Amino acid sequence: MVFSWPWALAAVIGMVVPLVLIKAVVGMRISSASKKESREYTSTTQYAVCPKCKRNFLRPNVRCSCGLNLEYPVPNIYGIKYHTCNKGHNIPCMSGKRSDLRTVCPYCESDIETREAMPISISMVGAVGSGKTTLMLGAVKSITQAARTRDISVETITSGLSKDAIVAKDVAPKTAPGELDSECMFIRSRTVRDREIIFHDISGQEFEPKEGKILFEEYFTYTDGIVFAFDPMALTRERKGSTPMDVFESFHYMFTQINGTSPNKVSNVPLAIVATRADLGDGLSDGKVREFLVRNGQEGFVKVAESLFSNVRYFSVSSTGEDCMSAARPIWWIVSESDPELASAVPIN
Ligand SMILES: Nc1nc2c(ncn2[C@@H]2O[C@H](COP(=O)(O)OP(=O)(O)OP(=O)(O)O)[C@@H](O)[C@H]2O)c(=O)[nH]1
Ligand SMILES: [Mg+2]
Ligand SMILES: [Zn+2]
Ligand SMILES: [Zn+2]
Repeated sequence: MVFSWPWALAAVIGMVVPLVLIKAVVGMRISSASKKESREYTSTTQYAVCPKCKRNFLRPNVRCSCGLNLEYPVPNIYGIKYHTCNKGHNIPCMSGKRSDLRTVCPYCESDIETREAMPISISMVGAVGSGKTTLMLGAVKSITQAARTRDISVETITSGLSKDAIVAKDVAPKTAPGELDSECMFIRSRTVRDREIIFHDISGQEFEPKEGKILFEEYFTYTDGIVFAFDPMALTRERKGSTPMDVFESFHYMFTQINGTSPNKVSNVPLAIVATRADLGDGLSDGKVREFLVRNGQEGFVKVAESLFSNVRYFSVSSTGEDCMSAARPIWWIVSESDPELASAVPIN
């Protein structure tokens, strides 16, 4: 039997048109799910950081339960709600459903935790023994206590912030020189957005002049704030060692080298200049720190720091002992500059 051409045409239209329509509808659904996911990811997470290699990236990779390393699952032609690995495991690809996925750094392939929480990255700078590590630990202890009073949970992830490390904060060991893993904790509650706070705490020896130092402080490119610690007692007694000016010069060289910026470029990264050991000696107040530095031969440092950083604040803290709430204040100031909502949700004062 021979079809006449109108019948053939009708048959073709009858078969092809629905297919084209289905494809168009599916395409539109994928495109709208992907746009929605992208909007949500930008507003809740934005990017992720690897505490091992310090690189930051839009999205980590994920490791399926079968061990397979896959790209971060987002709605696409492989699925809008789930992707399925070759072994048949379902991997959610919608915002909000992925926070329990095992994540992997796309650069160094280390297992890391990102939990779709937006990072706030804090860099510790200061001479050997200026009190960086103790300040970080005192701050974490105080933030955890204060958050608990508001039903906000703080979970520390890395060993440097473990319960044992916090308990032993007053006898914290000297930080070893060289590149170290950064320390992470997650803040979570029903009222505020999930956040990851990452501390980059390195040895003060890294801020001493050294020929051919290999720069590993990649985090200076995305840090949300700098805590510049100094020991006021070291300025008032006859002592060899780096002054705040020496440390600042060395730090600023590293900062501009890593950022690839000119040495005169003004940065708007918040800079907290922190006098430690307020519990000893005369005990400075916040309002007296700048004047103290000027009186003790550091006017040059104050002026240079204020000319190269547009957002500078001075603090005086005590990080040792049971009451170390003051140590949390410079950290929380930096947090407040990134996330005022979180900052006001936790009572630090
Ligand atoms: N009394 C008192 N002692 C402090 C305070 N902060 C730090 N210390 C002590 O100062 C010493 C050095 O503190 P660290 O926190 O290890 O100093 P750091 O800057 O991390 O030193 P490096 O890791 O070597 O660069 C330790 O013995 C601390 O206990 C403080 O606020 N009060
Ligand atoms: Mg240290
Ligand atoms: Zn990495
Ligand atoms: Zn799998």
